[in-house]
Amino acid sequence: MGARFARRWRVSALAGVALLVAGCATGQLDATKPVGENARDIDWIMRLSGWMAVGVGIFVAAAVGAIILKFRAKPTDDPDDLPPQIHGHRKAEITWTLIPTVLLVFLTVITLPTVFALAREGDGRKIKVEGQQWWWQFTYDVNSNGDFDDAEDIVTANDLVIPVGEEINLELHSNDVIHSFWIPQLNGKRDVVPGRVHHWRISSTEPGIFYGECVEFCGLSHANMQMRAIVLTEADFERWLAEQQAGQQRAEEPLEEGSAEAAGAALFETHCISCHVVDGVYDSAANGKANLLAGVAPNLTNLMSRTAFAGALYETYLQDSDREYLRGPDGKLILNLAELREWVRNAPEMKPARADNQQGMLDFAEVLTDQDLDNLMAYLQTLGSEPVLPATNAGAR
Ligand code: HEC
Ligand SMILES: [Cu+2]
Repeated sequence: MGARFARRWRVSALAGVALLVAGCATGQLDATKPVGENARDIDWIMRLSGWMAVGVGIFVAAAVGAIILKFRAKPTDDPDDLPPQIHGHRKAEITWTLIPTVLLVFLTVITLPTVFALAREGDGRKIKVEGQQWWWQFTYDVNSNGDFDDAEDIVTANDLVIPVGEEINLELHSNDVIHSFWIPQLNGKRDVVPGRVHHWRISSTEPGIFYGECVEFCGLSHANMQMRAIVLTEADFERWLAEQQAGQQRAEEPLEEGSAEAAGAALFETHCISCHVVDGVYDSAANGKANLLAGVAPNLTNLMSRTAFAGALYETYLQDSDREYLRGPDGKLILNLAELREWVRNAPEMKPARADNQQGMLDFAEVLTDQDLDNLMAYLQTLGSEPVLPATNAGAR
């Protein structure tokens, strides 16, 4: 009985370990399949040092085995007779100091140039990245004049959309505490520190969606501070840029009077614009509708063009279990209306936050009626058009 129990316990422990390992392999973050130049540089060094460690491990295990065999007690030995006792052996000590020193110096010589090269500021396309509790904002310098404050500059969140094969220069800022930016398939980790600007280059050799997240503990919803790089072909990227600009213009067009969209816009104006910007409509300059807390909440101008919301914790559009997007009979992506609606109703329930401390969104459960929520959903759906998606979802493979 006892043996049977022990065996069963061992089997389930093994199964547990297997599950754990499988969990690592199927997770969204994958550091073992680099697709960008910088990520490959890191991967190469990681593999080299890994194999060196394997070599050292095998050598040490073999030496221990050989010594155990060679110097084991023999039946003819007198148990009271100790072998000669040695203290200090210059040759041996120099050898086992020298070998690790040579190995470590070798690794340093290989690694250091890469460490410096990775932190170098490039001269390609610039995107400003702002980390805050607990989501990422991305700003595109559309007219390439070096600042990110022009009306036409594109501000988005969660999805970092970039063209394939191009070196992208990220300017990393933090608006509150220390975060760390990591999209493992495109580059290593880079800390995001308040009061400082860190530069980080990413690139991808293939289109796809590559997942990332904050990797420096930054408070309550740190684990929910995710993001994704959407890597598009050059033509698709240009189309995305054009659609973002079209979205900015469309947001300014008047809504049909008496429609659900117009009713939603009125509610939005009452409850939402103290935090959320819609370019040209609800921003600090327009219509005297001042934004009390600009920058504390995602810019919603092109909300519908993002694949995810709330720090990429929720999908904007429905997918099947292989992460393939579902499409309706009209060929369009199907909005994840249930979760978006629930988010607007009671966001803190869907993502731990401290709205009282300007971290996250308010709870509107007691404020908005079902009808209000429906109208708000109608209005939100006017903000931007479908995301431009890569033909293959390479990152999710
Ligand atoms: C107190 C400020 C505040 C108010 C008021 C507010 N929000 Fe938010 N909202 C936020 C913050 C902060 C986030 C990001 C939360 C996160 O990802 O952790 C957010 C996220 C969102 C998102 C997801 C956007 C994205 O890209 O991730 C939507 C949609 C949204 N809010 C809609 C609304 C609507 C509709 C209202 C009005 C009924 C509203 N919000 C009122 C602060 C606010
Ligand atoms: Cu963080």
